[in-house]
Amino acid sequence: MVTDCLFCSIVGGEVPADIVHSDARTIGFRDINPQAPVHVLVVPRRHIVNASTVSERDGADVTAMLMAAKSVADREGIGGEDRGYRLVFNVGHDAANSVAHLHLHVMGGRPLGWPPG
Ligand code: DGP
Repeated sequence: MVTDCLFCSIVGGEVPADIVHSDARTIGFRDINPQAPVHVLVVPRRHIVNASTVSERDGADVTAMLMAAKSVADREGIGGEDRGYRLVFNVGHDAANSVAHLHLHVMGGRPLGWPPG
């Protein structure tokens, strides 16, 4: 746990969040500023800064994040072949990455279009 990390504080239960998924390596909670009807952030319990700092030692956590995202999507009703969803890692300034704790955006529930705005 890293002091002054918002998502570490959510993992630790010090900051409240609408948690929709929890397992040994990850939690998933609803984004405070949703950009789609379903917008969940999946984060590793262990502090990792962002996708550009991921190394081989983080492999189990990253795999767990992808599995958690699928589980969230299925439970939220957007995982079927007739639906679909977007998974996003923002990295750095130009991507408006605002929280320095790795998080996977799981977004869906409406047609999202491509490219994103
Ligand atoms: P990013 O731009 O990829 O760093 O996304 C960070 C997201 O985190 C952004 O969509 C808003 C969300 N967020 C920021 N603060 C909070 C919070 O306190 N609670 C929750 N649930 N989400 C937050």
